[in-house]
Amino acid sequence: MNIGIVCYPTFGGSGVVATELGKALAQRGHRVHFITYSQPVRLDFFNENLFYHEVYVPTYPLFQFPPYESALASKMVDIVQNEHLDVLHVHYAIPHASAAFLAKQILASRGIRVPVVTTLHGTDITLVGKDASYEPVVTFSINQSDGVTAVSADLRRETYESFPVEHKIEVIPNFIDLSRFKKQEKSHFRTAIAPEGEKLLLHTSNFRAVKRVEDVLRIFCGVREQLPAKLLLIGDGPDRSRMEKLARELPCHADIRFLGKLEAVEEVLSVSDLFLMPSENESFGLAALEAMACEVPVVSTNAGGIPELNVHGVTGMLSEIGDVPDMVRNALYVLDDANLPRFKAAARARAEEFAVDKIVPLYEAHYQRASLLVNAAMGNS
Ligand code: GMT
Repeated sequence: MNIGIVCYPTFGGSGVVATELGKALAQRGHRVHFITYSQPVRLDFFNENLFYHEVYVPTYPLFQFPPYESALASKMVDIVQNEHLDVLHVHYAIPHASAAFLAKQILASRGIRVPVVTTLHGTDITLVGKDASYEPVVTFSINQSDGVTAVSADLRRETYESFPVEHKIEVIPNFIDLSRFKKQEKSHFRTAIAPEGEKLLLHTSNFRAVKRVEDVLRIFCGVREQLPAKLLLIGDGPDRSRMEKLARELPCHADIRFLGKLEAVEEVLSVSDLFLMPSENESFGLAALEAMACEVPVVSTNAGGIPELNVHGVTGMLSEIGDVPDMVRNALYVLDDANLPRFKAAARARAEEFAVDKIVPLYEAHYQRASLLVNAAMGNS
């Protein structure tokens, strides 16, 4: 198939999933066209089936807000028409699903039909999309899509609960490339970070309020009171400088290091003992899946779709949102040498259930169904 993928090209989970999906589809013989405002961060290699089309947004003194959605819809029209796309797959509803609807209408006026598949990723439903400023457009464009997927059953439930959506939504979870995300031999790195054999705790995120990074710091301090340990934080975002300031005020500050954005996160995961995800909400928790694939168990909240991934008492432990003392107890339990090996093995085994080869065919089948739907509608018109 000729597939168009529209996403945010940044480090965010939806962009990562979209890019990894495109790469996997290209390896399976499809021609994949990325349509974004800059090169997706994980699209860093050459493949004859992969193409990138930049959305250029011209500015003009009149525009306080340059009309990105119009530029995106115009680019979609151009690429669908000239690259003969069979399907347009948009990731994150705002503004991609509504831009796709507009593109579809323009293309239809030219006699071209293309199915639009929308994947809901999380905050497009649970946070931003609910805002009255966006809700009518989100609802409409989901209902106008030819196929809709959500990354967890919980996100699907929340979509039906929060929006008057009539569309059938298929759950297709996040997936993982197990050949990249696996435990690697990096003992020199571990020795450098934790020379006395300290336990290594890790958090990766985009440092937004929803990630509750303050809880990460407080959980770590609770653990550090009981055993020698180090905390590494990877990523960047709006809360980072406030968290660095807070960390300096905590008694465990000497054992905390902020590493910023890092491409090869799997190398740090390979030497870590425990991943902390105390999120307020998490539709799936891709970062936790990456950790588990590298044999790192997860202490997390039970928010959103996390329990569909992290199995309490098996691959890690779950707590209520904000219950830092419980997460400290859970972390100490998982890190106990009597428990850690079985948690590590179970984390990897669970991650294997989300292998790219198991999940990507679900998207291929979804595209086929959306195409049949559009072709049937054409036959009836
Ligand atoms: O985590 C973020 O805030 C980024 C966000 C995104 O859409 O870019 O991630 C969401 O999508 C990921 C991929 O489907 C999920 O694994 C994350 O759980 C989800 N984040 C939230 O729901 C907060």
